[in-house]
Amino acid sequence: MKFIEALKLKSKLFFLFFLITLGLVIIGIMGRSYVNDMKKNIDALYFGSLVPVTELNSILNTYHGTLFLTLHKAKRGVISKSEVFETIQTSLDEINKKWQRYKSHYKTEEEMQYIDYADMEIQRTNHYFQKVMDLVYNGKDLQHLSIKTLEKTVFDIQLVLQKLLRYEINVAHYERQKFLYTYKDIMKQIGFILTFVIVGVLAVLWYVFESIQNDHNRLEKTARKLKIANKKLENVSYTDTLTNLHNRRYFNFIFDREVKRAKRSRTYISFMMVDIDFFKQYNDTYGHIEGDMALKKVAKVLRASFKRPSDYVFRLGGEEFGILLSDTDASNTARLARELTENIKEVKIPHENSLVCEYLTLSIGVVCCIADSALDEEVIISRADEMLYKAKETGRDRYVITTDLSKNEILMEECATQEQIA
Ligand code: GH3
Ligand code: MG
Ligand code: MG
Repeated sequence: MKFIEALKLKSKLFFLFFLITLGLVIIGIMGRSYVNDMKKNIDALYFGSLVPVTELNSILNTYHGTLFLTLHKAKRGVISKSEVFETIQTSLDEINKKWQRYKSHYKTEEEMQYIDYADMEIQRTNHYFQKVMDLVYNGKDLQHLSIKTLEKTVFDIQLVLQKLLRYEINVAHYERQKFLYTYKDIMKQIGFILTFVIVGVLAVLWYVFESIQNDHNRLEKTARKLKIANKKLENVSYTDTLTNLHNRRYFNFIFDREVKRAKRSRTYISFMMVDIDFFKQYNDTYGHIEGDMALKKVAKVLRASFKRPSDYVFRLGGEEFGILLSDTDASNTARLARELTENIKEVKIPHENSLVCEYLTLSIGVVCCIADSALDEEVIISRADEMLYKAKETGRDRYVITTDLSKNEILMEECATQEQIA
């Protein structure tokens, strides 16, 4: 059965189909052969025994009934000579016909010996009646017909035919017995073979079914694993390895999607471009490894500062981060930007060579607007970049926000000391 497991699903199904067809063909062939056997048996019983018995009975009745009574009546002069002639002729024709038919059935050699004897007796008896016919034909009176000779002739043939009849009845009994026995035997064999074929087919079916089921389970398991692996791969391809924040690739995908969504619902969309101040000096002062550690700490602060499910924090590259907010108006966006500049300083990452603070600080360029169909995604980014440049230019450690994408206007600039710059 190992070969079944090795088959492909299509081949397994074909094998299943082949097996069922084979089972049906075997049952069909067997059924046909058994029905033929039964037909032969019934034929043998009917034509070999029952029909001969009927024929012999009919001959016997013609001799004993019709001919015997007719001659009795003729002797008494009750019926006319022509009637007697006609009855004898018809009866003898009938007897001959039936006797020939009886002989034509299948007989054994042993039977044939007795039938030859019976044949002679019948010819002899018929000869007697033909003689009577001759008398009638020649106009002789039948009143002198010997009743004794008539009775003896009929009695003799009666004995011969009765013996034959008894024999045929015995054969019929025997044939019937044989038929019943064969019938029982055939039914037993059919039952046995059918059970064997059905059990065999079912066993293989079960095996094939199990094998298909196993294949299916394996396939499902593999599909599940593949799905998980794909998800992991997707996560990996969308995650920045150093900070575990979303990467630039994911930003491209999400930014486009969120802006489109905001355009459809005509709601606020806010974008912050965040850059670490004097990070080159940081690296120069503390080394690249410490620089990486600082990037991780900044990422942690960013994550903690934007917790809503609809807030997205990205590392866009180097020491630059992006923050995307939905449904947040300008005052709330400005508040969040200010809190971020404060949160980073609260972590107190020492930066002794910074020109603005003894700790690490951030500059943020912010854009907040209500999305409409005319909104150009690229403009949001370039305006945020401009605002970031403004924040750097005006002293760092601050955010600059605008709500106007076209007029190049700044809504407000705010430094870390909460001092608003006009
Ligand atoms: P500014 O205040 O104008 O932003 O000055 P800056 O020094 O921060 O900006 P600049 O663009 O001159 O330098 C950015 C530095 O960030 C340069 C590079 O060494 C550092 N940097 C970029 N990516 C990484 C990183 O993955 N790890 C580390 N440790 N440093 C990085
Ligand atoms: Mg930079
Ligand atoms: Mg920088």
